[in-house]
Parts: sequence; structure tokens; C-alpha cells
Amino acid sequence: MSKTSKGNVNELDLMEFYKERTYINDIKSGKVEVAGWVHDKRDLGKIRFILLRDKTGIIQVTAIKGKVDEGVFKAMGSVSGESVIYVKGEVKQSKQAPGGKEIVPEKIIILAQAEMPLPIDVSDFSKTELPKRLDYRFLDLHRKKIQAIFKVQSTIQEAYVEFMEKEGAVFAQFPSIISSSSEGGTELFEAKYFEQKAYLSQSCQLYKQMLACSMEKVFAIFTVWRAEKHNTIRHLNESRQFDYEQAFADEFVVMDVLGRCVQYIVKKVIEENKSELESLDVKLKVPGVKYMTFKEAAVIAKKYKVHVGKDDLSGDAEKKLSELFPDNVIFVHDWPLSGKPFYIMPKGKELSCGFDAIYNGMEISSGGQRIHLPGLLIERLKAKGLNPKDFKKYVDSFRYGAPPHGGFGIGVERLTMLILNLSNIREAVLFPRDRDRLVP
Ligand code: AMO
Repeated sequence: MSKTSKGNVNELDLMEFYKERTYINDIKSGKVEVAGWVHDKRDLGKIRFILLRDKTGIIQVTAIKGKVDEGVFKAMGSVSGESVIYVKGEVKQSKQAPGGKEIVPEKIIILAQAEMPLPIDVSDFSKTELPKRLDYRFLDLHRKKIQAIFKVQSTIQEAYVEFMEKEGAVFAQFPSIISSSSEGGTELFEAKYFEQKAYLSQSCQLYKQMLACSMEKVFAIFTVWRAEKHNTIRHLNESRQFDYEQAFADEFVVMDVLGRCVQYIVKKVIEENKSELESLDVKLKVPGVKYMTFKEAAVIAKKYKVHVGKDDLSGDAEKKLSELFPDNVIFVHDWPLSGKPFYIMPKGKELSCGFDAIYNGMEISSGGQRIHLPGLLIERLKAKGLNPKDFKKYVDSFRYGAPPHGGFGIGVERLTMLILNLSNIREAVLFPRDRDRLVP
């Protein structure tokens, strides 16, 4: 393969390196080629050390003046922390080196010298506050602890897909530009769509329902946008949801699937993220499930003098329930009809077939049985102050053979936050979008 030079004196042939590279955790003995970030460095005059970090681990690179190439020794002195370097050298067993091994370098290429000073502290004991860390998220992600959060989130997503495929559900994609609200009249981001007014999707609710009415079991990982103005530790303006919808299901069928789904996810995280959980100091247990009506939840909250809310549970009430029933997914069903969206099936005049699921002190999911009867749906749209004309195609989809159905949506960042006991939901998003943040 012919290659043209990119004009860099310190150029590394990346294709060659790709073939020859040893990841730090795989280092045993002999000659190795490694690359990564300068985690730490020490200069004792005649002896220089670098702790080199890649995605798998950390190894010491040790150079003694006069015993290594002069250029190599110089590079070890001039390179700054968090710079990216390539090292070729011999592995030596060393009792003093962390991990019992070190590399004696023959060749070093500084691939990217990090500018000094770094704008945030990326050491293991960093005290930089969250907003500043998020301003420099790309650098914050150099930290092992921060990477651990997103490795766990990766497992969570993988487990969700795996679980759903085992359930026999079809992985679906839905539009992100919509013509009318899917969760209620407010909280929409407007978008220009040629001559028409459009919105960024609040959820894939209406589409997953239409699909479940033919394919029976469907799921999605879907980005949602909510123009809520509040700035809290549990809300984002852009978040992701694990959506599920099933035909021939009421809310109890759906809660059963959701309970097993959360258990499956937590179990996989316990099995596959031991070192990440350790680095985040999290002790996890596969949760049980607990069912109660909204009325029962309200009685419990009142007993502990916690505010409930007329048709919603307060954050304090959610917290209290988890304190009383720790390590449980708590399903609160028979929810007041006024507190649920238009598409939730009523249960009598006051109640609904909707529920919320609480885990580790907060709502992780809501769902329920939906209305599959066009007449009732139009009635409920009107009751919520919405115009049925704006929902014509959705309502029509139930006119030609639509089974009873139900589903749920789990907040991906919420679930990550609660599994890992994070104090702010922004810790669980790579690049958060909130009221004040549109970059990076
Ligand atoms: P809901 O609006 O309750 O229901 O959202 C489902 C779950 O998504 C998470 N969530 C959020 N996370 C971060 N920031 C937000 N602003 C935010 N809003 C919601 C929560 C919540 O439980 N279509 C229905 C679901 C369904 O019935 O299938 C829906 O969107 O964890």
C-alpha cells in the first residue's frame, strides 16, 4: 500500500502501529510498541519516569541518562501531562514499578503535546466542579472514573437490546421530527420544516404504538427533546429513552416485562463491570419488584409526613418509598387519570391504567395500557385540551384492526444515574443539553 507523507516529522505509521500495538494490560515481556496519554511524570535529574495510560491500563516508562538515546531522554523531560505519545522499548521486570513491570524506551514520538496549564484537574482526586468539567468534557473523559460511567452505560444499553431480543421484540427506528405533541401540549422545541411548523420529538410514543399494533413487540433507543425550563439534577432537555410497546398487553403485563428488564440490566452490569463499579465505589444488587397503588403510596408518604401531590408523586415521596423498600423496582399503578397523558387507558372516571416505576429514590420509567379505541381517544384528547385534528393519522391508525396494547419508556440517563448513585443526571450524559448548555 503506498502512503504519502503527512508532512509531520514525528509521524507514526498508524497502519504499522495498528498491527504491532500491544495494549498495556497485555504487556508481558520482550519488545513492545505502546501508545497513550502521559498520566504522570517524574524527573529526578538523571532518571526520568512517565506513567503511560491507554484504555486498558497504566505502565511505567523509565529512562536513565546515558543508558537511553539522548533524544528519548529529552522527550521524556519535555513532554507535558496528558500529552499523547508513542513508545517502543523493552519490557523489564521491576519490583519498584507499579504492576511489577516497566518499559525501557528506545524510541518515543510525541504525537500531541498537551497545552499547559490544563483547564481542569484530571487527576484521580480532581476537585474541579461539574459545570467546569462539562465545559471541558473532552478532557474530563481522560479520567478513568468518568470513563467508568460510560462503560457501565454501554453495558446498560447492550443489556437492554439483548433482553428485548430475547423477548422477541423488533428493534425499531422512529422519526425525530414530528408535527404535533406526543406527550402533551407544552414543552416542545419548535423546528422549521420547509413551509410547515414542526417539532423535535418529545417521545416516539405514537409511532411505537402504531408499530406494536402490527408487529406486536417493538423496542427502540430513542432521543427525546423536552423544552422544560427548569434546571434540576434529574432533568435534561435532551435525553434518551428505552422504549417498549407490546400488543395484547395491559399495564400488569408491561410492568412484568419492565421489572425483568431492569433486573437483567443490573445483573449484567454486576457481571461485566466489576472494576468500573469498584472505581465508582458502587455496591449493586439485583433488585426485587414491589407493587402498590397510587393511593397506597400516598398513604405511606402521608404517614411519614412527606408531600404527595394531587396526581403525581413528589420527589420526596419517591425517595421515601425507596428508603422503605430498598433494592426494589417499585411499581406505583392505578395512577390518577388527570396525572397521565391522553393516550393512557382510563380505569373508571378517576383512575388510569398508567404507572410509574421508582428505583433507588427516583422515577426511572412510566408506562401503561394505551387507548386503542378511536372514540375514547378523541374524548381524552379533548379532555386534555388538545385538538383531535392534530392527531388524525394517529387516531385513524386504530380504526382498522388495532389490538389492546401497552408499553413503557425508561430514561437511559436516569437509570444510569440511579444504578451508579450519581448525584446529578449530567454525570450520566457525555455531552449534556440543559437550559444553559449547548456546547461542547
Ligand atoms: P415520560 O415522560 O414519563 O414518559 O418519560 C419516561 C422516562 O424518561 C425519563 N425522563 C427524563 N429524563 C431526563 N430528563 C427529562 N427531562 C426526562 N423526562 C423523562 C424518566 C421517565 O420516567 N412516552 C412515555 C413513556 C411510555 O409511556 O411508554 C414517556 O415519555 O426516567
